[in-house]
Amino acid sequence: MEQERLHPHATGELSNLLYDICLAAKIISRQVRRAGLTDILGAFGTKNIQGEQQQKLDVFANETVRNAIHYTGRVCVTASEEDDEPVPVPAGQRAGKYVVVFDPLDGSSNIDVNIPIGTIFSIYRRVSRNGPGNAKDCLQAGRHQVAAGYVLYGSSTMLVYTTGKGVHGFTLDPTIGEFLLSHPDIKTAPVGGYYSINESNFDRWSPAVQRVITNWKKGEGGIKPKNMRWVASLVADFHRNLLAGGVFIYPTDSKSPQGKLRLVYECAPMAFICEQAGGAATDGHRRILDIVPDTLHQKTPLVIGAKADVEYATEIIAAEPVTA
Ligand code: FDP
Repeated sequence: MEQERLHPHATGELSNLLYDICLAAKIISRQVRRAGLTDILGAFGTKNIQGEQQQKLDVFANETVRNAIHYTGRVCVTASEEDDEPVPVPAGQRAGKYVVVFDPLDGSSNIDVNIPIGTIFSIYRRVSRNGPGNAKDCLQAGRHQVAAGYVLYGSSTMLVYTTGKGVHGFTLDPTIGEFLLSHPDIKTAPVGGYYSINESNFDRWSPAVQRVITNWKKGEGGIKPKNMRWVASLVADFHRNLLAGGVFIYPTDSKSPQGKLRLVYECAPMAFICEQAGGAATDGHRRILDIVPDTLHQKTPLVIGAKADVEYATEIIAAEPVTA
């Protein structure tokens, strides 16, 4: 509400859309908290377009987010990691001015073992004129985001979001079922004490990435040695670095020549949040928010977190000669 007051022409529609997403987050949170007790763990029995096994909770979270926002008249199309194509609002529903892209449950491989997972979302204004939205609405450069956020199902459930006026964190109070402002105006450290990377891929990285990580580990040229943390849920690792100070990297490697993470519904929203908190995000060459996606599920390498660390890594990676 405070943010809305900063925009004199706001109609309240964006706030209401954020409330719709909060409702989905509360429903998912309730299900995640009881997951070991109900029949919601394990594989759903289908694969998504990326060939990944869909978990029952992935499918539940996907339907929950979509159902919370498709029938409100506020959005015209949604797109998600779990859907092959963008999903326009159903025929007969009023199509609104917003577009929501999301990863309903990030960190799927952690679901069954009770390790933090998250939901990532990003909101754009539609570029199509009217009626149900389309793929073009979902394929905008990240710098055009109106809002972005994530929900972390950790030791408590937190919502962290930005509308381009700083980053704010809310903790779900389960006794009253509301997200309460607990972390106003989050700023991240300019230099991190931590790095997060799947170091088992070391031998598959380029020499430049190997050099960056070795230098961070050992300390080099005035850099203090960094400690390492790897939860293997982007939301959890990013959140930790945001609050404690650190940098997350998922580079290209010989097994994943385009990187592993998805630009539209994973990297772009996190990049918007990170920049708003004073950090930076690149693909090792370009600012993530400047990349115009060609396809919904396109992958990108990602370097994100403390500004000085992202700049350091980007300088070394970008200077590396391109090998065939
Ligand atoms: P997951 O495959 O479990 O869904 O989004 C992909 C992601 O998780 C990120 O959340 C996480 O940071 C990364 O992949 C984990 O990659 P590794 O399997 O290489 O550890």
